[in-house]
Amino acid sequence: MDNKFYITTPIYYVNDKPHIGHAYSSIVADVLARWRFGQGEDVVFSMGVDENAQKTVDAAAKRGEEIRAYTDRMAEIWQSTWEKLGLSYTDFIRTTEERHAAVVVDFWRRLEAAGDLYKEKYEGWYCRGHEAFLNEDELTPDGLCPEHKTKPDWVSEENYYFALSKYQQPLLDFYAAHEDFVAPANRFNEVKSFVERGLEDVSFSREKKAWGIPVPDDPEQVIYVWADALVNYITVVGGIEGWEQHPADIHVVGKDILRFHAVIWPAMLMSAGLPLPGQALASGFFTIDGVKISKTIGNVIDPLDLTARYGNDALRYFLLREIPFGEDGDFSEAKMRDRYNADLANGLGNFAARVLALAEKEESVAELSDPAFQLEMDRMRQLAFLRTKEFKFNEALAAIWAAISFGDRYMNNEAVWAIQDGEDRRENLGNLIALLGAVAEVLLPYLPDSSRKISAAIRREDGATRASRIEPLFPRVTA
Ligand code: ME8
Repeated sequence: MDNKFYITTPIYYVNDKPHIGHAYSSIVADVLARWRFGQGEDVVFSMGVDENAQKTVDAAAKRGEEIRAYTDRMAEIWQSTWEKLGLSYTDFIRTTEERHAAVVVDFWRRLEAAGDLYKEKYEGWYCRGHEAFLNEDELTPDGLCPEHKTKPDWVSEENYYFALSKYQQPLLDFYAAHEDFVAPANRFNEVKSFVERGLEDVSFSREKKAWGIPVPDDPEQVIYVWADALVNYITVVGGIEGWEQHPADIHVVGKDILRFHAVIWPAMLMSAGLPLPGQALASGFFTIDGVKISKTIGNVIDPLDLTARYGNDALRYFLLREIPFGEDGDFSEAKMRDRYNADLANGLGNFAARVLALAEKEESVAELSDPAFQLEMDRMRQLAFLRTKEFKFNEALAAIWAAISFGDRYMNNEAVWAIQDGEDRRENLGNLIALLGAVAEVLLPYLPDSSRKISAAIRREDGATRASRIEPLFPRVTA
């Protein structure tokens, strides 16, 4: 085994700018990337944008912009949002890049060589919101897409088909042999029953479209956006050889696109004779104040508006602490503000400020000496590790916050600020500083900015531990 860890987020559509739902999946991937990096792994963390979609064409037209200029502008907005949120991605891919088109063509030829692509007349309802065909029985009684509330396009054309049905049994065998392939487990069960019900071949190209990657040797056809988008994961690692050496370990996705990642993508890889990814990790969906995130409703929240008020770490903390990973959840700024004030301003921020301010007054503090502290730190480290590994981010954070409460209680019980005896005070503060340092260390993947500030305030000098006070990490916020 090499020492590499390869994790991806979905590549998002550029028909609009990022909202908080996109930030959620991206932050989850970032926590895992930082966590594995902290274990000494060589991390590849890729993000990007999915540009070759019909909805890109529609969005540019609606705004009266030339399509390339539009996608350039949007790609920049997406990337700079991740930059401002401090995400530690190592590659940002745009599907309009030449490096990608070349890999998509290579990949297409492999499917062709396997005899898994054939041309046939197709008729069906294409939903531009889904960028997928919907079955008649999936539409509302008045013929609309139930999710996007729009009338799908009636498409009647010759398409290339991918022989997905051929992979029903190989997929089921693969699932049986890889019981962690989809997490959480309940989502895996949904995927398995979907495949058990039988698979239909999927249309893998569109006729006479001006936008997208042309089918090799058949310029009348453009490769279906999903058949192009999924291949981005191969492009990022330099093409087919790179993927063969180390396929993705984790694809972080939302539950809406799990089938593409857990059914179609593995089948495509099997057809191409390539190794399969380690895991598809599916997040739930969240609403805002109980309502689906939607531009029409006007409840779209820009993550940067929130971080301007609360900071990057606070957004990370809230999303990971509030919503058990995999479940659907609800976002509300009032809830975020409450948690911010309770757990961050009064919790971590206050604890760090008190301990560091008291310790600063000492020339140096003693070494960790209290076994109860040692036990608490061990418990916290172990639980944070296990829960992160299980993707139970809320429980990992709860375990860290239990250690903060332990420290707070100790301070209050011992009234550390009032201890007169110098040696006793140095000893108490030594235990508290050791605990705070350990909290900062396990928090690094979760709250990187705060973790670094705390760690930087605790120094080892001439064999002694010294501390200095810091600016408030989380100033209280009022409505
Ligand atoms: O599907 N709650 O892109 P997309 C939680 N281009 N997560 C949400 C969310 C919500 N309300 N809304 C969006 C695409 N997401 C394709 C992907 S990958 C090869 C191609 C997140 O812009 C979630 O991760 O529609 C979801 O899967 C993704 O955004 C969909 O982003």
